[in-house]
Amino acid sequence: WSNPTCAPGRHTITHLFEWKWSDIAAECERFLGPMGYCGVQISPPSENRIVTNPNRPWEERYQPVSYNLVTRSGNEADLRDMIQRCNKVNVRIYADVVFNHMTGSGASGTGTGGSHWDSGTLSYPGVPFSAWDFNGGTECSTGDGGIHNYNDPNEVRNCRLLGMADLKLSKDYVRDTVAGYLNHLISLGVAGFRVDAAKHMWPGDLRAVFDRLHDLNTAYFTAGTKPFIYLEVIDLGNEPIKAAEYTGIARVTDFIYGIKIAEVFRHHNQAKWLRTWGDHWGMPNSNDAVVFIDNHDTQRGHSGEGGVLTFYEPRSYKMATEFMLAHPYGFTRVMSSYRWNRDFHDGRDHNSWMGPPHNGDMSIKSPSIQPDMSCGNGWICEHRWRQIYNMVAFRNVVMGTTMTNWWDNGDYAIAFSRGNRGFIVINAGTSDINVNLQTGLSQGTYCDVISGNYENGSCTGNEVHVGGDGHAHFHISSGSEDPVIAIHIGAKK
Ligand code: AAO
Repeated sequence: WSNPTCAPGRHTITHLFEWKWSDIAAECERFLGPMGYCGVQISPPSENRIVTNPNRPWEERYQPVSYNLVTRSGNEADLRDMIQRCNKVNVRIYADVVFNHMTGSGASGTGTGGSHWDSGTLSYPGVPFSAWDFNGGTECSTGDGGIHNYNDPNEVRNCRLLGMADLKLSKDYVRDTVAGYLNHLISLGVAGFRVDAAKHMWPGDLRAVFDRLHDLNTAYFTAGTKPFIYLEVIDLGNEPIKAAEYTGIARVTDFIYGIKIAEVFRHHNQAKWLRTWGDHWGMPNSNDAVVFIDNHDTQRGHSGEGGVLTFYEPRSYKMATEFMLAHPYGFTRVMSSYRWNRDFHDGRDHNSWMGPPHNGDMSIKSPSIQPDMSCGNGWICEHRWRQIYNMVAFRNVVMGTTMTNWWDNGDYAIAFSRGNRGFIVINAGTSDINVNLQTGLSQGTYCDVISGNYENGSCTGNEVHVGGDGHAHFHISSGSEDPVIAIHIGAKK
């Protein structure tokens, strides 16, 4: 389940956090397909609790009520239509699936699809699940049934994450039901899953669920293709539960990546050390990792905080993302966010709960698309930033090559080739660089895809001339808004 199920030549997904299904379908057709994205991670498609205090936070989607496919993003027909249209333009859909738990405790109500739920009596008739499908006093021994001690693996797996009703995945009925949900998504044509809170489930239970999964829908995939699965396991190295317990099963999300990268681009650790970037840094093997600069939690200071970079610091964020997409390590995911009014006091953002841009009736607003291709209506659309989408294309072009011709200035300026296909120079330092470097590329004129695009055989930004000996001259002022130059054979004049 560790093989990304991208269409050939595509290697990066984007998380269109809280987008509506109909907007994602349009985005696949008008942008993601043509720009070479592999796929989209979508917000959880399963019916969730409606939280009104605070009013409709994004977090409500992590409290499932049933596996009916009705959320603020749309209903099952919308989901099916999106999956079909995206697959048609070679863009895959990866569903965020939440099956460690159901809703938070001590309440009851009606979900986004109209199903009743009651976390006091543990009744979820929309599935159906009832009290004996959940872990309780026999499995979890903490006083209030919640997780308090991350140093106790049993507690982390059998007690309640944030007080939410903890499914008993040791039971066949629960395994069958969860697998039934995932198989339903597979029948609709999804390409795989991001598994929420995987650390809170026993590896053996996950395997038992995945063993029940069907191969992907042959309308879009070759027969025998297994879903691509990546597990949300937060392992920063300081707890007894290790990502390595899960990498034998599927990929894991790499939370060390964003923290270490932020240290470099915030000038706490010289970029020259990135020469050894990868599993040497305490991270999983390249083929076991899904990597990202920030995700929907870390950009809000939830889980793994340590100040990752986000769109709020665009200059460093772009540099970090450019490095990520140029470097061979890991399977890459680009975050795509919406803006919210941050409200910091006591070092905490009291508005981190805020949901996506919405209309008066709380329905999700569609992103508007501006003439310069950027998004409006509160959507950031990092995936549409030129420096980012051009590096998604760079990664597609250089895939399969290794990192060669490493250069650094002993400080914060670095450069490297990807075989004889691409070359990048990053000046994250405070002084200019003016250097002649071996690019590994053949002679010719290349477009710098950071300052512009390659369009109809010419460059809208700067050009780089590579000589017969593979060398080229690079001058990058430290004060530049984009102190990076990237060239590749797909953008050669
Ligand atoms: C909301 C309310 C709760 C309420 C609950 C139920 O906020 O107060 O009890 O409803 O009514 C999201 C939100 C939650 C929200 C939830 C449900 O973030 O605030 O709760 O929806 O609406 C752990 C898990 C990880 C999880 C993360 C949030 O391991 O799986 O907590 N992430 C996923 C999703 C996330 C979602 C859920 C799961 C729930 O991505 O969006 O929650 O479905 C340590 C542990 C981590 C642990 C963190 C967080 O990390 O290692 O495993 O993550 O703590 O507490 C240092 C440490 C590092 C530590 C880190 C962060 O760096 O070195 O070890 O700090 O503190």
